[in-house]
Amino acid sequence: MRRFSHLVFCFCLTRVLAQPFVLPQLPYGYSEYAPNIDALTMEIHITKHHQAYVNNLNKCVKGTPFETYTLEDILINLPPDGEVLRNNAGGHYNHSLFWEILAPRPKQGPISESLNTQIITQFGSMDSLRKALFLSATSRFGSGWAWLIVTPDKKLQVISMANQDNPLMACSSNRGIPILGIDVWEHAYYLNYQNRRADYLSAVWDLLNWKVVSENYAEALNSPLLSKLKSTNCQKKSKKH
Ligand code: MN3
Repeated sequence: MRRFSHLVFCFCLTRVLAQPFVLPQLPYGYSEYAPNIDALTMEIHITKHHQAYVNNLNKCVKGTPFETYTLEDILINLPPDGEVLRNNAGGHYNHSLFWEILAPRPKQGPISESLNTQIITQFGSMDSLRKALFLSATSRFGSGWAWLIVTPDKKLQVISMANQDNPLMACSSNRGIPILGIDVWEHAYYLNYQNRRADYLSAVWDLLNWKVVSENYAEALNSPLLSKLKSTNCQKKSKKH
């Protein structure tokens, strides 16, 4: 009996260490983001696109040392030839952040004083930050993301990256912890906005829950990940990218 208990204990411990990644729950109902984002787009985006990243990520890490890594540690330690892992770990991380920072207007919370002050100090105004993000998002050719990040020297920076890449990855020329990300893949807006990416961006801006972005900011400033991002990125190590 004791041996059996021990086996059960070991099994449970392994499961805890190697739990599969799971699709996060959307904070609100699909239709609550309308008219900014229609219900069908929300539903397809999370249950088809995001779910596929989660499924492929789980397949990719199964039986590898990455099985027990946190998502952030996978992104920071991607192997140079890990294209599938990069796309799917990035896809899961990026979308999880995206769902978290969006809220229907009546349910949004206010920006913190510290984030607001930092935005004014660095960008001049919220409107200038919006313009910088929109420029970054509209000038991203093809699919990708526009980011507001906290850099290792604890400054804010607006950048954009292709595909499902993000600034935690060593391939990024601007590394940092994302506190706000906007998905500019066509699957995020095509049903309702077709080719009108700028209209979609305005609609997403109005859905931003600054209370959550502020919490992400406070968390990023104190995150041990920041010191890990100080190391040389792969662009300086290799001419391949
Ligand atoms: Mn997407």
